Amino acid sequence: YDGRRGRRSVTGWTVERAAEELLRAEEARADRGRLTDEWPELDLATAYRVQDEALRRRLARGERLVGVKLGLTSRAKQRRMGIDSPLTAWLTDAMALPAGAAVPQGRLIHPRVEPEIVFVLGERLAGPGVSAARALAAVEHVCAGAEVIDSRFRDFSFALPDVVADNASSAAFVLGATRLPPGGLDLAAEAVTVEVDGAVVHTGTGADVQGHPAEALALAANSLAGRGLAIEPGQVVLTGGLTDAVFAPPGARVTLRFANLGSIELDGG
Ligand code: OOG
Ligand code: MG
Repeated sequence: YDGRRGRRSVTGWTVERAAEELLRAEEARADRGRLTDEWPELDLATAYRVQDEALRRRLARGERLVGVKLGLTSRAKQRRMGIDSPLTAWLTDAMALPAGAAVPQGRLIHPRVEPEIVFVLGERLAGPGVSAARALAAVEHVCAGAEVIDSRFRDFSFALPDVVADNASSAAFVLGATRLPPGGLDLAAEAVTVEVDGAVVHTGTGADVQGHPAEALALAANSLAGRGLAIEPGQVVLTGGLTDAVFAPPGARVTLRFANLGSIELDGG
């Protein structure tokens, strides 16, 4: 199957059609069944082409590429979603929320919030063969992040090619105000608690993502290299949820409290 040449699968699906349907589901806040139920031949390489086609359409409507997110880099996330393979996806400026913003319930289906360690790159990082040490050397600063995920699949039920095609359930993200150079920090030991209305529901540390967040960054660079892509200076990299995500219903308040990277508060809207 080659989506770029527009060849159709026996089921009539193409990369273009899948990207269009997923973006339409996002705009209409209408969740759907798994793509892989309707398009069983959808493999991982084709799913990444759907993701790239959706990015092309986002850019064509005026959005700007601002970075990369990793998904399913922690055991907590892998166990919850029933998928043990990390993935990458794209972040655009339309997904960035200002500090203090509430969860944008009005444009989302069933948002969940998860704590992440975020890198902002000072240098270009291109795989293959990138080590965690090399990855960390390309980082300008590290900060806390709150990612708001919102799958276009009903009940967050998906197989790996589905969630790759769906840009890893991307919806929105907020960055913490504390920005530190990575040098003086023990990021594997960096602890976080997730509170909903003041009650601690999850705890984690940086070691929960791939043993160290810099390993996740290296993984992003190396897997993008497989598609001839790199992470550019100034880009933001969300290294993946350190804990399982929490629902953020209207009226609730989610607080992510990091040991050294500060806190992020998100109102459910
Ligand atoms: C997939 C997105 C995963 C993460 O940080 O692991 C993700 C999902 O859980 O819907 O963003
Ligand atoms: Mg995430």
